Amino acid sequence: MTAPRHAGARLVVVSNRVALPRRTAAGGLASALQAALCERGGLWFGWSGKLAAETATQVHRLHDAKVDYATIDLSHADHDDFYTGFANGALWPMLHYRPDLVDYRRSHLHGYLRVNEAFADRLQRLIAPDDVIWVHDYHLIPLAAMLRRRGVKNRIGFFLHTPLPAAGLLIALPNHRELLETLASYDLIGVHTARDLRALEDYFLHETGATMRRDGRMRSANGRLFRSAAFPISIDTAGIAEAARTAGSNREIGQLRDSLEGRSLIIGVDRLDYSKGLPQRFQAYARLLERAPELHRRITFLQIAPPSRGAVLEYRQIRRELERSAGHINGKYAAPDWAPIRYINKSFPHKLLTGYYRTARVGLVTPLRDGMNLVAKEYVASQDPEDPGVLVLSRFAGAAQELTDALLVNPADTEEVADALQQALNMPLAERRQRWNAMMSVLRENDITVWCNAFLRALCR
Ligand code: GDG
Repeated sequence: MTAPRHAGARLVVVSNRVALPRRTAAGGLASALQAALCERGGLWFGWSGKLAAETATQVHRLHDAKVDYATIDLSHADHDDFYTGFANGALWPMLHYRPDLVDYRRSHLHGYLRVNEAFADRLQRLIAPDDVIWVHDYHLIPLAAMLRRRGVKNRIGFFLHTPLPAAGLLIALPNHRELLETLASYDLIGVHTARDLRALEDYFLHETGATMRRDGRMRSANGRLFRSAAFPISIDTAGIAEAARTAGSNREIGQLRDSLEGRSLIIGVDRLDYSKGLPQRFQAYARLLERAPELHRRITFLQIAPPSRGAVLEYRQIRRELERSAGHINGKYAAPDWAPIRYINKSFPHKLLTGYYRTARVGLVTPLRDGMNLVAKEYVASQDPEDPGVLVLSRFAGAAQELTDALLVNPADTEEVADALQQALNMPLAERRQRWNAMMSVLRENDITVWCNAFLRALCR
């Protein structure tokens, strides 16, 4: 990473979960933040991942490779209200355009505010005057306002990893203004796409009485100046390409390849989440099998879906629904020596995933809504340049704004997704290469380092 202007300041990253060294199988974002912290020296603050009798009675400290880690435990009740209740039971569905799934309870909101206060309280004592603070995601929206009330004057930035729906939808969230207006306490609010940015500005201008200044900053109703901008998150493009290239020698990749017996592989990799459009995806695949009997025994669909947020009812329901759907598809179309769908509820080491992506002729990424979707980008970066696969991508993933050479689909349109699958499976090599080259140059230009530095540069401007 080349150090931008703010390189002198210590970086303090705050997120609900902290990727402790040698503990978590770090995803793309976690390793990027870790790299940014390692380069500058810094502090990562957040929840320890542990539950205790009481919230935040002590801060656990750890030091590794120029990075300090400071984490706090949460009580069962606080975790239930804050994480399961408000963050994932109300905010997540609302931010993913699903007001029908919002389970709003005032007690959950209070728990959410309580945990944010506990974060602010513990964090404030760890901050030095020149630190630059970067807060991540919807769990921690009011954190800056709480820090400001405690006298913290540092630069504080916020990045929202989810989409942001239009104001007309956001106002359906009870107490939306009390919560969302606190975003004005940040110096910079980052979102993934121009559409999210329009929604943010529109909300502030039309629902809170903020005004837009000529220099592009907004002035909140109570006079605070702040900026907002789009920073499309990305991946470690070169690192993933290299991992995928060398993954071929892994035993597991060889086993997958052998098991295909020459069939074309379609792959999906998603956290088991209703925003990812999995039931609709299964339906589109079933439609393809129904209308293209010539493809039977010539294709296999591998869906990897590690379970998440099992404490939330909708996540348990979707898991059951997908088990039924996968069983139904296999029951209807399988032959003694061929199963059209392989559906797996577990996670794999990331390097192995890159090898699976590279083995697949089609990457099927069809969320109903997604802030960005890193799987789409990882699929592209993992391909063999000589014989790349085709990405079928939802128009409603932030990634569709950049990866315009994917086959873009509406995930709710069963026929359109089935058409795209058929087109992808039949696409000539020259067209596959041309589309892949175009997408790959986007990913080379905007990788995770560029994203990280662009945000921090804007925050310190
Ligand atoms: C949120 C936003 C936004 C998946 N299965 C395994 C595994 N993964 C990794 C993928 C990828 C990451 O998890 C998933 O990232 P996505 O972006 O696809 O989706 P969310 O988890 O919903 O992420 C999203 C993102 O934040 C970043 O801002 O793009 O819109 O919803 O890196 O590879 N990793 C391993 N094993 C698995 O089985 N190791």
